[in-house]
Amino acid sequence: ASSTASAKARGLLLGVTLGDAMGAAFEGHRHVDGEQLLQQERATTRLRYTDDTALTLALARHLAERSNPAPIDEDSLAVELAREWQREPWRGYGRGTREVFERVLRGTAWPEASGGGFQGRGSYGNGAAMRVAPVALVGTSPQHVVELARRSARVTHAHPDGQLGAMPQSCAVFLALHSDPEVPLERGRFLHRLARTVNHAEWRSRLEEVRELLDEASPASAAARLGNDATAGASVPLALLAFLRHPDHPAEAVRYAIRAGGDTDTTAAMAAAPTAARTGERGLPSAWLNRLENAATIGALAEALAERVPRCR
Ligand code: R7I
Ligand code: MG
Ligand code: MG
Ligand code: MG
Repeated sequence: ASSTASAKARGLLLGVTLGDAMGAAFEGHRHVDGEQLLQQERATTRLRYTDDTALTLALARHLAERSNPAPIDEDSLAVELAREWQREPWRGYGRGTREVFERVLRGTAWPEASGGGFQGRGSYGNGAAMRVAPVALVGTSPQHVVELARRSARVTHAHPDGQLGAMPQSCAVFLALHSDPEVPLERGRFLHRLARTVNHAEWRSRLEEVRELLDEASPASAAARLGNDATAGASVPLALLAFLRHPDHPAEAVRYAIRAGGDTDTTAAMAAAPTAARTGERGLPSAWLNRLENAATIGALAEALAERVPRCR
């Protein structure tokens, strides 16, 4: 892989992990003030990641073991994700997803297992969006990436809204990965390309709301407007905003997402993915990286996937 692809792939995967691990201490807090966050940043304790990262890495391994043009095999992916949960069930998994995994491990095929929860409509939680970032490394176009996102999502999230959330998230990571960090990001154009690729009325208006908040919204007012809970529709827009507020500064994007409260591990992980895919690993604070569990393994997995990134600038 080129050194750029390698640095960007490492940034992407380590960024997700750091966002998740930094945000985990605040998941479910209504408000997070700057002082609390500073304390967490100054601590020297090990940074532990949660289910967001565990499943992102499982998806990344799945992709690394398969080649284009069909890098996702849903039957295997469902079992691999479920086994990851079984291996470390204490990482903080959502209830709906745990139930899907129980059914998969009992031998139920994924379409039935993922469609079984929430009164038979399936989950619209953000669990598919939170883990989707690595598909951006193997995708060859925005269209290809959102198709991979949908396929990776549906093994646990049968509800269309659960799958849809993964699409703008994956597309944002792809566009950021292929952006030149030396050239200022054109945020309006970026949102326009997302809207065009996802091509869905509800998401068009969510992305329009993000655009309206680009210049001044505080984290708290952004959370009030866009939502900050564990559903896909009310967390991906906030994460996108955090990225677009600080497209060249992963730590600031993570801070913005965390300050907004709510599902902080997940929004911070989703905000860090495109930001650090753009800047590459050097955009990540070394003080955070030094505290991160399994950083070497995660870096190695990123290197393996970097080989697959189609020509990076
Ligand atoms: O999507 P999922 O894996 O959740 C991911 C979240 C992240 O915050 C992780 O950090 C972890 O903590 O969990 O798990 P689900 O349980 O499928 O969905 C998450 C939440 O979305 C659920 O607990 C519900 O609150 C909500 N939700 C729904 N609520 C009502 N009706 C998802 N689908 C529905 C629904 O159909
Ligand atoms: Mg989590
Ligand atoms: Mg959790
Ligand atoms: Mg969460």
